[in-house]
Amino acid sequence: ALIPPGEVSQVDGIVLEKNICNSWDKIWNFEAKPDDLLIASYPKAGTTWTQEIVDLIQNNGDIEKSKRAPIHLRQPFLEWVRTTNSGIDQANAMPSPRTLKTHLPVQLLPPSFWEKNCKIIYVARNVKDNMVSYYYFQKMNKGLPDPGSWDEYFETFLSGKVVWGSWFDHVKGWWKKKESHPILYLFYEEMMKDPKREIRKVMEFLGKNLKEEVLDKIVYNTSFDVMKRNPMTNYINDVKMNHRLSPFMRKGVTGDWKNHFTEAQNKQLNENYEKNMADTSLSFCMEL
Ligand code: PPS
Repeated sequence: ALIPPGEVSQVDGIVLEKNICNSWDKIWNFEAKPDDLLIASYPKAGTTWTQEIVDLIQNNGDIEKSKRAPIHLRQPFLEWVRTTNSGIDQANAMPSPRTLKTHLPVQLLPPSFWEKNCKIIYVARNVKDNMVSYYYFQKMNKGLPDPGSWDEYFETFLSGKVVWGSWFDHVKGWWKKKESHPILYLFYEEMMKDPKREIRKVMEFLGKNLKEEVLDKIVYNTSFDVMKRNPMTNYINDVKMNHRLSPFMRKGVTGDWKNHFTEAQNKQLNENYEKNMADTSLSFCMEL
């Protein structure tokens, strides 16, 4: 039976929605195929943006084709568990080549993705903006635990006891995996700075060759303002989400953390960042 969304449990120390934990065997044993493409991210890092870019590249920039269905039906969310149409069921029913989405930390990814050597695109976002975006998402999405006040959430987020686990472990874990597996690692901030350059990287990674004008069209159609108005990318019909509390397409900027962090929180976060990132070559620009 399905547990009311919002309740959580753990898999190997990672907090996840209870329904995901209860279906864990099915998720872990998912059979990836060699031509699957996986889009992985920590929640609120720019997943939907990357998904739409990928779909448009696959469809040679044809916006009508990319409007064939809402994004979560075009690219099943692997660990999405519902009574009907769970992510795994959607993926199993889908013709190849498939593109799938996950927020799982690297150690919880079903092993078949590694065995089949699937291509993976990971997108990461600086911890401060990622935290702010996640806070609003937990407020508006009734499928996730209530975040409490901003001050409470700040502590929960830093403790790593948020759904899908610690931001630090997530971004570092996937970064490390890049050494041994075909992973294109993208950054939200770089996509903001030069979308065309980053879209070209994705195109090359997918082995496609599109004309400049097609790339320009993809840049336009994946801009924040256009995606915010696109019902196939803005989750407007998701009944769990209360877009009046906070829209899914909220601000789409870098540096919004400055409107939320106190000076003390910023100091605490910077210290935390230094400590947690000491053992990785991965780094983020913290002055946005
Ligand atoms: S989810 O629920 O994990 O799939 O969310 P995700 O898509 O990863 O992240 C949502 C945030 O990404 C912003 N967004 C964009 N920013 C810039 N350009 C485009 N095209 C775009 N599309 C989505 C979205 O607004 C969320 O960030 P915030 O900071 O909350 O606005």
